[in-house]
Amino acid sequence: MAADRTDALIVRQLEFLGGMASVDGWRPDSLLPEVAFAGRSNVGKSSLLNALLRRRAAARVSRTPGRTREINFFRVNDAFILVDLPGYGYARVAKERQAEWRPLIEGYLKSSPRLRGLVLLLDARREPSDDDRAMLAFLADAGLPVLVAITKMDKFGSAAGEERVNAIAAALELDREQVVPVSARTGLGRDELASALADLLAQGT
Ligand SMILES: Nc1nc2c(ncn2[C@@H]2O[C@H](COP(=O)(O)OP(=O)(O)OP(=O)(O)O)[C@@H](O)[C@H]2O)c(=O)[nH]1
Ligand SMILES: [Mg+2]
Repeated sequence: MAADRTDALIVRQLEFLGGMASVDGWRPDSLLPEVAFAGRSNVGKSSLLNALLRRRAAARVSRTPGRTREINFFRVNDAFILVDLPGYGYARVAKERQAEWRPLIEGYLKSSPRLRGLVLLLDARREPSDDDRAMLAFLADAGLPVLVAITKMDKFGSAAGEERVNAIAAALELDREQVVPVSARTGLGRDELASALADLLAQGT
């Protein structure tokens, strides 16, 4: 198929390496470059990972927000590692669990020399939260490249969707080019994100 020839991310081999549950806890002993997926709980991180990998359930998808509690590592083609971070800022989980994400995620971000960048996911239906802004500021501070994916675009028609994307980009003072509208449901943006990811992984090699 023609589409295959332009696919920047063809998964020939996929292995779930394990989960990191605490800053001092287990993490993969690997020299491969990593890209991590971050965003508030329920934004669609696990779903987007599955869409990228073209696997139905590589990363677990939750009906119950806040399901992904550990940092999950997936090795792809023995070439790089995709990292599914726990969601932050879900209001209905207990207060102490709400604050849990910060040390774990920040600890991971600070102690990952092979981390090439992040995909930050934002829900098309919501305004960016304080946590989203804090995450962007943290990444800018750390000098980590960030791709912003606007998720669940299937909830909008094309004109309304484009309006949402522009509004979110403006609210966060991002260039429109930094932002990729996606839908795990329809596959929108999958190939664009795959090739942006490939570019990110190719940097510094
Ligand atoms: N309509 C629509 N729903 C989506 C899309 N992506 C994810 N969802 C739904 O959103 C919910 C959360 O999806 P997940 O992929 O588990 O989100 P997550 O960010 O990994 O969630 P946590 O791991 O809990 O932080 C699920 O009910 C998904 O089916 C999408 O592109 N479109
Ligand atoms: Mg998840």
